[in-house]
Amino acid sequence: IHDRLRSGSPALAAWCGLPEAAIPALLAREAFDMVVIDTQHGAVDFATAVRATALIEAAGKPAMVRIPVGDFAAASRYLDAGMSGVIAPMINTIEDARRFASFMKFPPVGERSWGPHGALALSGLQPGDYFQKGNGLSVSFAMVETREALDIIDDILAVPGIDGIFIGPSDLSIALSGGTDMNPASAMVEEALDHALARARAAGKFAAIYSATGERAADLVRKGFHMVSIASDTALLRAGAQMALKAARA
Ligand code: 3PY
Ligand code: MG
Repeated sequence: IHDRLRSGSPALAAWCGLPEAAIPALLAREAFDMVVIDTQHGAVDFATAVRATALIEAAGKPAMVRIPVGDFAAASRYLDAGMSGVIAPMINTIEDARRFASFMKFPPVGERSWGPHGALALSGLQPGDYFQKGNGLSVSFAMVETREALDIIDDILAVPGIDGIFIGPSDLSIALSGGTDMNPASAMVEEALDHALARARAAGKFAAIYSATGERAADLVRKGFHMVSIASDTALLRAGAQMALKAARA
């Protein structure tokens, strides 16, 4: 996944929150570069996410997960199951970033405990090899979506074991407007995300961002993000249904 993100060609991610492994499996067969399972706002439980992991990786795509706020132990469990990346929401202090990294990386970088049952099966690596290579086989994205995070973005990026930042433009818009607005494309958010992208690039780390539509994703790709998500399973399903109904009623 590190090589894919460094390839120079931006990665487009599917974003899944419906509690059914067949949905990410299906999207993994489309031309997405990776598939994210959202367990922060999505309705996906652990067993469903694990089933989805094998199906996504079987399509030759990296499986990624967004964990719930502060549930850093879940990051290790998803890596054990064979996920290739973890996105941690609301990383607002250096301590948050350090704790997240500690569950993502084996010593000496972090304190990830040994037990990669699914990762060994899916990678085909022997245990010793997986231990040696494991820290480089997965990416850790710290979400920047508050004023606090923006204020310490260089320090977050400098934490060993944090591979990049992932911007949450909706929460960022709520934070930057002082709780008065939810507009992920506001001028304030635009300025903040340009700044965050520049800081990540200066630190030699990855910059990723959530986007609600393909059109918005195209703008963000042009800006130089390494990875951009496009819509969500729910949004795609609804858009597809509306398109078909409109055509049928025309
Ligand atoms: C945000 O925009 O706040 C996100 O977390 C994206 O899902
Ligand atoms: Mg958010």
